[in-house]
Amino acid sequence: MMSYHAFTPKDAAVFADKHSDLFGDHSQLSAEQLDTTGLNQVFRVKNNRGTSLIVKQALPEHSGLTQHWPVSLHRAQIEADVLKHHAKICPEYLVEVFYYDQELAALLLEDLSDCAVLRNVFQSDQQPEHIGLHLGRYLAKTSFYSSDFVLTGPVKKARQLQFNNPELCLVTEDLVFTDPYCNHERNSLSVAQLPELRELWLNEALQAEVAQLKADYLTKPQVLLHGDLHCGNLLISHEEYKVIGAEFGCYGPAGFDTGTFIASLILNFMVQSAAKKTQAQQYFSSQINLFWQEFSTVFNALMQKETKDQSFQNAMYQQHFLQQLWQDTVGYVGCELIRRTIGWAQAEELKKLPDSSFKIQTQRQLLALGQDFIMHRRHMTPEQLLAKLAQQI
Ligand code: SR1
Repeated sequence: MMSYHAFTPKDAAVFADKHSDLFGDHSQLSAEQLDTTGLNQVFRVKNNRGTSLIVKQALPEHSGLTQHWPVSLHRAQIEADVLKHHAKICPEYLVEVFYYDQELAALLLEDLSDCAVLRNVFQSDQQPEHIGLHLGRYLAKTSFYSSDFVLTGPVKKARQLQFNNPELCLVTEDLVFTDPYCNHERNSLSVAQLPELRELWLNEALQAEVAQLKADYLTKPQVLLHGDLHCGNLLISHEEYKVIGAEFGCYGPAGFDTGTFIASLILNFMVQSAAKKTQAQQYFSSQINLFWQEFSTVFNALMQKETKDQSFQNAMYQQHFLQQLWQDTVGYVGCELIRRTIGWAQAEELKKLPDSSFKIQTQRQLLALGQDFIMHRRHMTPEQLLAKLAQQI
């Protein structure tokens, strides 16, 4: 067994060659390092016949993240396991993991070079038609088949242990639920830049609701979450919709992933210029609508037909579960909008906007929308959520 060392491109090529027979014998391999966030390094390894694979390796240090949180290489194991686990349920939506090496914290992955990152697709003004439908299907299936509806008590508890991810969950707990609601030095905006923050930090009623959503994230292990389902972790082409980047995976409330995904669509809508807003609102609203319709339809059908646990076959319980899931979704949409506006990990979509009155106005709107969703989640229907978006034009 080889001990951990950060790969050079040559190491990545050797690793890929050793653990895949895709390249065949006598291949001349080359490796290039792709853009890196600094938390991981990613290489594309190719042979001279056009076959390529991706090597992703977790790095021990990250200039920002590891200064604040102790994050071990175990996250690579979580990522490999979540991707493989979700792929057992719906392989069509997951990047394929060919091999995982625990010692080297390295994954050998399918190369999706025909696909583009969804966030970049939106930024180049393309509007893929079926994104809501496919993500709704992906989350409905992975949520249902990792839940108590189908797993026996002992199997579910074993899965919870397998996906115990305390280090990266702490990052989420701090960044999503704690920092944005106080004058934390990690936040990316200050009162001087956005005076509304003072009200947010003094709003006890709002903070009580956020505390409830945080408590649910900590204590409601309903389903195996992806844990970070924003448009930067989705790759798409004309035919494919692929989920990547699952190191924040854990057991948690099903509404966390659905909420994170809807929030990411809303952020991509909100950064559209005034000239494009009306058309963008129609597009993003229809995708959010499609997403929730598909999610709830598929999840409902699975609850009715595939539930193994006798207690959970009760139709009234199932309807209550789905209603609660929607309310949680709206709450997590609100938390994600707020933290991606003012928190440490500000949305890439916002970072790209030049400093201007439009940017400030967008940040204000996102902050207000986020609070509205958190406070009114118990009574907000999908139609009302979409009506709030129409009011942002
Ligand atoms: C690098 S960790 C900071 C944030 O980015 C990821 O997308 C996660 O959401 C995390 O909160």
